[in-house]
Amino acid sequence: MEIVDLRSDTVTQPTSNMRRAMAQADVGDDVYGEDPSINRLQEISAKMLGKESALFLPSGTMGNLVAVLAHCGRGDEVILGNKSHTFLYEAGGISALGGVHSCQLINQADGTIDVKDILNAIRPNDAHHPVTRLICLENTHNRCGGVSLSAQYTVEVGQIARQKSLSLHIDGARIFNAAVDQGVSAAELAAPADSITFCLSKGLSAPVGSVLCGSKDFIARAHRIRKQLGGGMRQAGILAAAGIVALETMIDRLKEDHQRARDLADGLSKIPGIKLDTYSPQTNMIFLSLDDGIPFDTQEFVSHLAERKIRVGATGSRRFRLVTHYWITDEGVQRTIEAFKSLLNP
Ligand code: TLP
Repeated sequence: MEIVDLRSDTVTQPTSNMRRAMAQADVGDDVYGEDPSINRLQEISAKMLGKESALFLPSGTMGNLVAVLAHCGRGDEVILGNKSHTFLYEAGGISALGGVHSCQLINQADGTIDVKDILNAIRPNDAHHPVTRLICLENTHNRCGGVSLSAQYTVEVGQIARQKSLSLHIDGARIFNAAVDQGVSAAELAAPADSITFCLSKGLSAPVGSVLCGSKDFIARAHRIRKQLGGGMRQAGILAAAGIVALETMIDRLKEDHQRARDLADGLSKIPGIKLDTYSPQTNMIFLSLDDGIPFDTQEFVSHLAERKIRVGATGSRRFRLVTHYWITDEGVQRTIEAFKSLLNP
């Protein structure tokens, strides 16, 4: 029996088309700017996100770090959500490596930060304060349940950034899930932002890599910072080739992942003892909790599911995340519902 791995869309394996493209990729030394596959991926990415230029990076974490360091100097402040990936799960890189101070504002359940909170958090020009330099949004918002932020909201935050001479960065690790969910282009969702990172290695199923997009000047600064961090790569066109296949063939099908997430949520919501989060699912993530009366603790429940060859992520006390992706089939969805049923209503 195959394992149904719902822990994350990062577990996706490269498709056979990707493996073929990787084997045949034209490559060169990217530190000399001579890798044709990376150059092509960067060109396609910039175009798709509506920006002048793009930079291939090994991970989304490095993409966000490079972006923050390219926007901010030491002691500057970035405004971000208290449930953002950059704040929660990037090992404090922006402060450890960049000396960038963070102002964490409450993420609403829909993944937004209240614009009034943003306005109130912008520092006055006073020597006591750090200088507010950057606002970061996340779309789709992972910890808020894979919810997608609308273009309209992003425009509103972009206007604040312009008025206050700040920059706006989007952690768009799953921006294509947001675009498919809303039936708009990723470029439209990215338009108000000065920079955006997106990931090839999540729902798009490429094995490695993220891309940071922005203006030519910004990407030139980001390029130097990537080098400082040791992220200058050589014949990484092998990876970029898979990324190109991801962008050309794996975006439209994300709607299938969203549909399977809805099917899964539908089945799970009928099982007594399970409570789905309010906005769950909007794209490819389901967040759910177990009622207090259920006699399993979090790890026990994960282990019982694992015995049935179902893997889910534990995200808190009696709280779980299930993520659909290319390798989750309708049969996997049904098996997961059955496994939850048999554990909770034996
Ligand atoms: N998210 C991972 C874990 O780190 C939690 C996951 O399984 O979802 N931004 C967002 C919104 C992300 O969800 C992630 C990865 C990243 C950035 C970082 O990407 P990588 O893993 O490539 O560094």
